[in-house]
Amino acid sequence: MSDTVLVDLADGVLSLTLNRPEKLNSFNEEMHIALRAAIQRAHDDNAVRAVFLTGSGRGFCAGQDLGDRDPRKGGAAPDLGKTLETFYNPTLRLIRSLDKPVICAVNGVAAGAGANIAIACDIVFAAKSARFIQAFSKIGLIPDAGGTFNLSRILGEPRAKALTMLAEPLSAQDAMDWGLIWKAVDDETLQAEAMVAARKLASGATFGLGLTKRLIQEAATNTLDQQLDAEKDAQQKAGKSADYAEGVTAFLEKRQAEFKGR
Ligand code: T3D
Repeated sequence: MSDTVLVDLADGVLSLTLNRPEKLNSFNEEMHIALRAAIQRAHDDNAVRAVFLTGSGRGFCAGQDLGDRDPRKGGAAPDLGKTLETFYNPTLRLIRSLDKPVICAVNGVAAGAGANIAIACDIVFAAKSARFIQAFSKIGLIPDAGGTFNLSRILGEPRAKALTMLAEPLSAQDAMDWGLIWKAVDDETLQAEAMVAARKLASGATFGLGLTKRLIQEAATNTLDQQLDAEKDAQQKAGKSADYAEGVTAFLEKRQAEFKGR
C-alpha cells in the first residue's frame, strides 16, 4: 500500500489526499498508480458514494515530477505520449466516467496536470490562496490531462489560449469569477466546507447524481435533439430508482429522505 495517496472511507465519502508534500504532490509513477487504484475502488465499491480529492501540505499538485524527466541524466527523450496513455489519460477517464460525484478541495498551488485534474473534477472548491497555473508552456509542452478540452469549453478560446500560452497564475477568486471552479473559500475553512458538500452528496440520491453528471458532460458534444433523447432515457432510469420512490414518499410524508444510492 503506497503512502503517496492517503485513502480513507467515512460516511460514504472516499477521501483521497495526494501525499508528496515535499514535491508539492507532483506525480511520480507510484502516485499515479495509487491514485488510479483509489479511483477504481470508487467505481467498484458500493459503499463509496462520493469522492473527495485534496493535497497534503501547502500545494495541491504541481503536475508531473520533473525530477523524473531530467534530460541531464542522458539517454533518449522520454515518450510523453506513452506516459499520458499509461498514466494521466486513464485517471482522467476514471474521474469523468465515475457515476458518483468527485469533489476537489484545492488547498494550494495547482500546476500543470495538477491544475487540469482539479478542473476535471465535478465540484471544485479552492482556498483563496490557491493558484491555477497552466505551467506546460514554460517547459515546451502542451496542456494535457484534458486541459485543452475543459479549458476551451469552460472559458472559451480567448481565455484558454492566453492562460495556457502565457502560463500566468490564475487566482482562486478569478477561477471562480470565470466559472472554472465552484467556489473560492477562506483557507481555514476549505477542507470543512468542501467536506460538507461531499457528505451531503454521499447521503443524497446518488443514482440520479451519477446520471446528472453523465448528461452534463455529454451535453458538451451532443446536439439538442441528442440531449433531449439522453434526458428521456436517463429520466426513465431515475424514475425507476428506489431513491426516486423514497424522495417522493419523504416529501409527501413531510420527513427527511433516506437515500440509498440505488
Ligand atoms: O512528463 C509527462 O509524463 C508528461 C506529462 C506532463 C504533465 C505536467 O504536469 S507537465 C508540468 C509539470 N509541472 C510544472 O512545470 C510545475 C513546476 N513547478 C513550479 O513551477 C513551481 O514549483 C510552482 C509554481 C508549482 C510552485 O512554486 P513555489 O515557488 O510555490 O514552490 P517551489 O519552491 O518551486 O517548489 C517547492 C518544492 O517542490 C521545490 O523543491 P525544493 O527546492 O524545496 O527541494 C520544487 O523543486 C518542488 N517541485 C515543485 N514542482 C515540482 C517539484 N519537483 C518536481 N516536479 C515538480 N513538478
